[in-house]
Amino acid sequence: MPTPSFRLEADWNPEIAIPGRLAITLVNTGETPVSGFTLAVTSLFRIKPDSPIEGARLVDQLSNNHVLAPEEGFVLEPGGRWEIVAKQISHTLRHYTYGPKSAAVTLDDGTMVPPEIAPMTLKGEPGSPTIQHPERQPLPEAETTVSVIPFPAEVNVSGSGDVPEAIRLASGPDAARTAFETVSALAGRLFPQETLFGNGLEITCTEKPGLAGGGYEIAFGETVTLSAGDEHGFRHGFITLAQMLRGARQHPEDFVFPSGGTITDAPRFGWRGSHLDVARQVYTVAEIKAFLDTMAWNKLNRFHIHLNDDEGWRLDVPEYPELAEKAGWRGPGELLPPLLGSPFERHGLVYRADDVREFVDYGLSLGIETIPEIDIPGHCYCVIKALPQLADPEETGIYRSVQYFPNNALNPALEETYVFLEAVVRTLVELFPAKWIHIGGDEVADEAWSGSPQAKSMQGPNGWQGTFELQSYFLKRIQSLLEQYGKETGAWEEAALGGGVDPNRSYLVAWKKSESGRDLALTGYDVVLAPAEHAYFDMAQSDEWWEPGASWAGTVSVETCYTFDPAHDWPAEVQDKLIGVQSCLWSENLADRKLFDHLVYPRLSAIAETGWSPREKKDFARFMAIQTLMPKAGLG
Ligand code: TNX
Repeated sequence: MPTPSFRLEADWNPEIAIPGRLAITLVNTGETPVSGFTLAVTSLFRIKPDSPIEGARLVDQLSNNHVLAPEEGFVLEPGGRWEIVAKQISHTLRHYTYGPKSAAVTLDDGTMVPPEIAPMTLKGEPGSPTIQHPERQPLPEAETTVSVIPFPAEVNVSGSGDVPEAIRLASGPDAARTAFETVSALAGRLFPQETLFGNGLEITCTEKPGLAGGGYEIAFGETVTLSAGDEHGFRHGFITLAQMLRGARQHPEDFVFPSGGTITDAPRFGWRGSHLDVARQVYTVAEIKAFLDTMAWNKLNRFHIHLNDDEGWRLDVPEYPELAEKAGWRGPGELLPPLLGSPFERHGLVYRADDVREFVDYGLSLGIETIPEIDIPGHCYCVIKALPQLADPEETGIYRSVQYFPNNALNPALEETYVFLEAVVRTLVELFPAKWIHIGGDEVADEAWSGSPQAKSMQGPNGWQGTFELQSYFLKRIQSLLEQYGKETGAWEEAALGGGVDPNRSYLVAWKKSESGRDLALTGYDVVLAPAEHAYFDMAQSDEWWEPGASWAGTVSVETCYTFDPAHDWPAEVQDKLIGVQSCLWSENLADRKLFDHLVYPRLSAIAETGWSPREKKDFARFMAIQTLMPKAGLG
């Protein structure tokens, strides 16, 4: 019998119904009629549970995994089309990436056939995805400048037009030697075709203890001197030298390699970070290292790794082997079905201790500290499924998270919850040397735990007053646990709700709006700003249908990202509460790894410049002239 084959099409029409009409069509591209089948589809959209659907029954659903069946007796003939229409969708679909991401037709004998998936169209109009790097725009006016991102605090240089063959370390302290080795190896990985370090211009390095916190100075003349207070400063100085060399070589009309003058530089913020969601999709250690390389070239120094979510748990916790075994994987018949584009086979990844050490040490060698995030109490669907002892057995009713996961928050009333989290924290403390551990705290559903008799019957000062009061009790208890290990607490901004975590020894990441950071600072929290409307790389870069990404926080063009002006509207007395900025890369759309570079670069450089350069030294035209010189991770 010839193998059956299918194509899956989808079309969105916002002009019919509110928020719009989604048509999904399965085309039989094979030669035999099929009947008695079901269709499973993962996507970014979610058909609302219990909503009417034309042409199909929704026989099963978990978040964005939908299993649809045609009416009894339906036969899909060769060349035939089975159309399903849904009008109650989680939200307005604005880009093709919201459409079907992975799918399987399960035939009546149980065989699974993945259809070819056509990118979702808008109102039937043909088109294809655009993934182009923004073009380089030459400098608008002639000036003597250097091709450095993030741009240094003070640049007073002249140029003769001579560009050195390469950069060589003439002499210097151990810290300078280590930094030189690091940067020349890094440049070798990022630009393997280019000679940047080797025989050529000699750099004399001197220690200047006054320059702390990654600052450095370069004096150009007959000889070149690089001064810094520590290895970070020397590393930053060598990166600056290499960036200037590349720019002067490739765009001599715009950039010089200085022959005289000075560069005096230091970062604006101590926290210049990037977050990566390794839960929604799988990232290998090699992919993480490639990303860290690009962070280092941008002088970023904090890597926030989001290790778990409803859709996956990535850290091996030795006391709970069944957790990783069950919750680190998705696939047919697994505890988690395929979601967000994962294939219809067992697919996943769990970091063992050695894997974690590998990327943590790698980051440290590049000046990057890795901050682990365990997202609790919400976003724990797969944890509770893998460890059912973490649910109140008497719980009634279903609450759903924004992503439509049912009953996904760890229950603060169960002692078992804390036994589990102690084991998790012990693992984190052993593997991650950074002084902070991030404990999530975001997006707990308003009604969480209201159907749990144990939560409702908690007595005393911690007794039930509402979801967020209980969340505050829970987060504070985890915060004390972290303190016992000498760790400080990080969390998302919702950790301030219901009484919050203790502002001492904690920082919160403000992500909803720039203003939410100001409110947190006024409450007494240290704040890292990552406002979605400027710093979320999962947002699409324009409102074009064929531009990949999400859009709940609007579109984030390179310019929108670049013009982020942290704390510009904060009162003077709380300015010192701002410890830094970071970007976030949520992975819902990144099963397609080809999108990674497009979503991340050059927006990563835009955030890096915001985190490093003085506000008045930022210049978008200059940035656009330099950004094409910056590296990409090259994933996908
Ligand atoms: C909100 S930002 C979330 C994530 C999603 C992201 C998508 C935050 C703390 N929570 O769970 O992945 O939006 O942009």
